[in-house]
This record gives sequence, C-alpha cells and structure tokens, in this order.
Amino acid sequence: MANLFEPVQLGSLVLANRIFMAPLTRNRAGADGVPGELAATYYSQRASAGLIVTEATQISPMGKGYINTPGIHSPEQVRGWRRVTEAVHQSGGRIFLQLWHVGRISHTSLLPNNAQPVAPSAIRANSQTLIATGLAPVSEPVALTASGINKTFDDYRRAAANAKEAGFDGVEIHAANGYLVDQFLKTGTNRRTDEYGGIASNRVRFLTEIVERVLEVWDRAHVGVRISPTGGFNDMTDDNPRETFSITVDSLNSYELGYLHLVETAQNSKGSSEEDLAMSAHLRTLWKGLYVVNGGYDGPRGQEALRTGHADAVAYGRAFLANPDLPVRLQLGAALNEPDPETFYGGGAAGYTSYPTLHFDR
Ligand code: 8OZ
Repeated sequence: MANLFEPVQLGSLVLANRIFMAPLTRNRAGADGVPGELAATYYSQRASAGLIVTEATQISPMGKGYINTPGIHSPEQVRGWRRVTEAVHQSGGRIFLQLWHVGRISHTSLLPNNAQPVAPSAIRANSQTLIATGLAPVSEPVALTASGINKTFDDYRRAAANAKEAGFDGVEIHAANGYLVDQFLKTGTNRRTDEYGGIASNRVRFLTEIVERVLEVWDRAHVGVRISPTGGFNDMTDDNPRETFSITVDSLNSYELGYLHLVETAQNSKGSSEEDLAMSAHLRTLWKGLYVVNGGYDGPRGQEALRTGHADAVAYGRAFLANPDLPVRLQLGAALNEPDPETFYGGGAAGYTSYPTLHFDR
C-alpha cells in the first residue's frame, strides 16, 4: 500500500509525494485579478508538495464572486501566473491551476456593468460573499440561456489554454463547494427543463461538456476534477447525493482524467462525519483513476487513508497554509504552525508568506 512520502505518476509527471496542497482562496490579487510577486513567493515556498493546486481562479469576468481573487482570462493575468509557475518550477514543484466560475455566489458590485450573477436557475443563495465594503449577501442570479451556457464553455476552453500558456502543469476543474458546476449538479439549485436539468445524467452534462472543452487543450492525465458530494457550503442541497455523484463519477470515468479530488467535509471548516466518509468510500469504489481526498486530515490520518486504500493522495489546506514545509514536517512528525484565520482572506505578507519553516524556526 502507498504511503504519503512515495512518488506517484500523473501522465508525464512524477509527483515527489502524495501530499497535495489543496486550493485555498487568499484574496491577495490586484483589482484586475493579477496575482502579484507575493503569490510567486507563497506558492514557491510550498513547492515540496507532490502537487500544488492553486486557489480558485475565475475563467471570465462573470466567473468572479469575491474581491481580489485572481483570474486567467486576461494577458496580464497570464503574465502574473507565469511568474508563479516559474518560481514553483525553479523550486522543483508541480502546480495545477484551479478553473473556477462562481455562478450565483457573487455580487453585482463585482461583475461587469453591475450585471446580475448567472446560475442554472434563478434561485438566490442564502449565503454571503466578500466585496469592497466587507461581507455582503450574494445578489439575485439570472438563469443562463442556452447561448450563455455555450459561451461559458468557450470561456473554460480559453482559460484552459491560458493556463497552458502561463506554464502550469495541468488544471483542476472546480466542481465543488456550491459554485457554478456544483449548482448544475445538485437538485436544489438546478430546476432547468432543458438537457442540463432534471435527471442526474442531464445535470452532469454541464461538467462533462466543460471536461471535453478542457481536453481540447490538455492531455487527459493533466486534468483533475474536484467535487463535494455531501457539501452544504453556499446553501447547497441535493435530493439524492449518492445517485447524483455515482452518475457523476461514472460519467467522468470515460475521460480517464488524472485524478478525482474529493472534498469530504460537509462544511468548509468542519471535520468529516461518518456519512461524509462513507460517501467518499463509495465513490472510491466507482472511480477508476487516482483518488485524492481532502478535509481536516493530519499526518497520521492521511497515512492511514493511504494504508487502507481509502485514497491515493491527500490534499492539505489549512495545514499547508500555515506550514510551507508541510511534507518534511509530516515525515519527521514535527510540530505544526497554527493557521491564523484573521489573515486567511486578504491582506499582504502577514499570514501569507510569513509562516516559518522548521529550519529557520526553532
Ligand atoms: C472560502 C472563501 C471563498 C472562496 C471554495 C473557492 O470553497 C472557495 C472559497 C472558500 O471552494
């Protein structure tokens, strides 16, 4: 059985270990969505991850839902990300960009010409987002038209091509946590009567068509998908998550993608329940590729997940945020720095590039 410190092959890439850095929203890009020099420092500090998955990055101006998140739709953003990928590669790391469209989780003040957010159906979330003036309720969305859906697919393809131009090793499609793709997957947010709504195989179509557009640009092994079957974050519900996600995983199998990434926690900041883990274990039996799990793992629990075959790799979020040298710390069983929630979202170097490594610390 695998252990956390063993390499793993992903297409042409050999990942040095099975400790992934989970995507983490940090809200430190410029107003134009360009990641700055600090982002290059932050990610390169964490290059000892087997694979870094970047923070969620909007594929288009309409895909933005929070202040100061980065994009991958303008030449300046591509240039900014290029500095990040160069810094990570110079430090020996591997990095995938997470492709994101927030759908209904947005606010008119963040969108072009103060547009309303788009969603599968015009159902407002009981949820908040971070805008210029602080936390605010999300705006009322409008339902995507057929041409709006096709334009969104084009945006995914262009963003995937931009990610390649920016020097990434691959991309992860964000289909979790109540954003646009998840809004199509789950029944609570998808009341469509066209081929993208109704039965599960229709609700999955939005995701598989995105996968197909991304595969026009990327080799299949360099594409991952992240899902959160039991996740309720952002006011999400589904009538039959086991059915919805069994069909999602079955549909994804045919593309032979690099990996499937499971958010095992029902709420972003809480641990996993028995039910969350049972869902993940069930989907593990269906998925034919590399299986990556995330949600409150520490070193011993991560090691146990690999030993028992529950997963092939473990993604660490908050632990990686606070410990740039997490793999060596886990290997040594060393103490971990505590993450500081005050500096998670927005700000500068403090709580971003300032966490010490073992070497400089004690
Ligand atoms: C926390 C704050 C804002 C966004 C996610 C992209 O949950 C996020 C996110 C998390 O996937």
